Amino acid sequence: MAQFEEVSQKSKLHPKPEGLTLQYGTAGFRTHAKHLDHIMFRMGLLATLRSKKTKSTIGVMVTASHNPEEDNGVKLIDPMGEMVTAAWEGYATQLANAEQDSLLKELKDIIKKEDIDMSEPASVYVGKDTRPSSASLSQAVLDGVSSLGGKTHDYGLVTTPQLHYMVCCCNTHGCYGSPTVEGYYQKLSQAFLQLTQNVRKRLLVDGANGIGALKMREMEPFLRSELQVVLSNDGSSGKLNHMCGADYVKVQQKAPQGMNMGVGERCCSFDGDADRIVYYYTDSKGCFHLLDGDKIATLISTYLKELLTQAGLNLQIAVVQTAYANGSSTRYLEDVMKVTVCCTKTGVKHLHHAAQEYDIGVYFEANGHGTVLFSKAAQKQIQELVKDPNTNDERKRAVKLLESTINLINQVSDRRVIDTTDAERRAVSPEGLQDTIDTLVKKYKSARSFVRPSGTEDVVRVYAEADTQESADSLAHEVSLAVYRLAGGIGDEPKPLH
Ligand code: 16G
Ligand code: MG
Repeated sequence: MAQFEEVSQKSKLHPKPEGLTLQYGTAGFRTHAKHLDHIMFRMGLLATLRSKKTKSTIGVMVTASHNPEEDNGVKLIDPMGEMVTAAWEGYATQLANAEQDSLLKELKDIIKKEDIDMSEPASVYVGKDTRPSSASLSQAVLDGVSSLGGKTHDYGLVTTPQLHYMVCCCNTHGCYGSPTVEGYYQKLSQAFLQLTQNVRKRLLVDGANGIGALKMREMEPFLRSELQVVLSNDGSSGKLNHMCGADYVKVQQKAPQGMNMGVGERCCSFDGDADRIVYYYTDSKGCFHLLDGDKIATLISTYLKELLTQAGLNLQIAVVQTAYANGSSTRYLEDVMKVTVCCTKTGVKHLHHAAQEYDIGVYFEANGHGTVLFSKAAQKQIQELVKDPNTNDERKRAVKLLESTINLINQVSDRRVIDTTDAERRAVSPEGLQDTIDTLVKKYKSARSFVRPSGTEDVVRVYAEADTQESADSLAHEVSLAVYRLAGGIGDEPKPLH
């Protein structure tokens, strides 16, 4: 068939290094950019098949998020702007690892399994971050799509949330908004201006030397000076994610380089593809305070709960967290706020899925990924109440704020020896590891600890919390030693943190 003939020819221009295997991880493929050309071409092919299968536009984002500048990666976006469904992650891995001469066989295998009608048209939206490697890698995606006869729209430099938004706008025929960057800025800025009327604000923004900086600049005029943005790490000199960005601030618990924070000033940091945000400030004693995903979720759910009460709406609100959520944030939400809290595995797709179960699902990872989902029914109730002539002024004010909140929030989302259970909070293998962790945790006050294999790097992550910094550090060290010994650690033994 001519269709496959072109794939066969073009794939030779994007050859797979023999023997190289990669997995579709927590959020797509991610590794050193030099290993990714064939992956990109093949993800172009897969996105085309997914588009034919779903009869919708599919998104492909080229980015490695908070990873170093030398890395790159790719993630697929499903029709409503959500992460690609789990079964297709498996196909992604299958296609990525096929040796050159069996690529067509694997492709046809997926077509057969999914019963794909190849005569359907296909449409794929492509976006990329600012990494030097992103230009040629996104070209490889475009080549993959066109070699299977799919149509492409190359959005060029966009943030991950922007591409999710475009895909959702396209497949809802404009109901979600207009599928352009201007449409995105207009929708978000209007809602923001509504919500924060007559309050002049100033915000220090760390752009992580990446796409977030660029897009913040573009958005500024839409905010009509209501928000004064002071941008640092705007990419004009520094390196992407180096000594800056959400991950740096969260891990180091300090301000990024290049930001001059005055006492009490509001500051925030994006990550490399601007789908993460953390806020922070310093108090008059010079003490640094981080408002991470746990705090953001608590603030948002408190705010929404107040509005629901004022609006007299009986909607169920829940917060979705991961094992990384600090124990005291969970206790506060459950005991003081009386909000339902549930825990899922790490990765936006897991949290997103769980949040869809509620009228209003607030989900945040401690690292700053997250959003709020309003069910269709909840949105309808809110919109009806805004229009209802019998709604009194106080209620109307609250429902209007809820309506603007919906518009402000971009609802689309957007290692293996250790096996875990209970939303990754307990290790089931290797044997003895969980018992050892349990024993270590008992030595400290208000302590929790767990380990899980990373889905984005070749490492095991160790989490520890306790009543003091010293205890948390010491517990983390003890647990990492246990992992090293019981899970076949390589290199030197883990050293104490201080
Ligand atoms: C990815 C995930 C993020 C998760 C992180 C964990 C998305 C969009 N991103 O960046 O949610 O927190 O992986 O990384 O889902 P790890 O598996 O290396 O700990
Ligand atoms: Mg990211």
